[in-house]
Amino acid sequence: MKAVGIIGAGGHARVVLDTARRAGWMVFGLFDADPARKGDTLDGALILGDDEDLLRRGPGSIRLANGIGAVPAIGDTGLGLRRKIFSTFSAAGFEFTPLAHPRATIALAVDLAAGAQVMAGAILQPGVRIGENAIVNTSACIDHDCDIGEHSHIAPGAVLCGGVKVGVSTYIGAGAVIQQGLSIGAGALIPAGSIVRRNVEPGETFLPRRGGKA
Ligand code: JB2
Repeated sequence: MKAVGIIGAGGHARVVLDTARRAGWMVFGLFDADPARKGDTLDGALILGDDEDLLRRGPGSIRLANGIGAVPAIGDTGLGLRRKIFSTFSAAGFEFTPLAHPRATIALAVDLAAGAQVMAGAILQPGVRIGENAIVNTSACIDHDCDIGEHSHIAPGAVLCGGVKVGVSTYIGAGAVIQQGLSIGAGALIPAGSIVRRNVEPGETFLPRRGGKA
């Protein structure tokens, strides 16, 4: 049976844990920075230790899933820790598995890179690429030929119409709608509920212009 270890034991890790199990993985255990949680369980999976404990075990035959999500704030996508975890453990020789919930709808011509995560109810149409360590969260809709950059997070219920390019480490908030063919620059932050009708610059926090028009 395929075995996976999960980094983190918070909200995102809980979703990753369920997704991994439903996708047929045996969850070996979780690793969380909070020392008080060592020996606890999360939905029946044991918290085995912290990142140092995991690094000491070495990669062996275990794959990893990144259970760190993102808590964004104005001007900060909150994705830094998730990205750092991916880099640290990749450099130590660990492999992050792509994960997809069986109730996600994923077209045949879709490319999921290492550590890409697709949660329940998401829809990915043909020609989509999801970069390394990126999250397509619950019920997000990624239409044809979209490209999602490494380490980005597409939050629940966001809709990307066809041909949207999303740069690396970009946060698209819950329920946001991105019109077709647009580019969202690296490190940009699109707040929840935004309706985006223009390109967004790298590092920009998208705010609608006066009068409510994007
Ligand atoms: O360096 C670390 C580290 N830093 C914090 N290594 C490891 N292994 N664990 C770390 N943590 C742990 O991550 C904390 O001790 C805590 O248990 C967990 C973060 O949990 P939290 O629920 O605060 O955030 P999250 O990243 O799991 O979820 C966020 O992102 C999701 C996408 C939340 O915003 C969720 O609501 C959201 N759905």
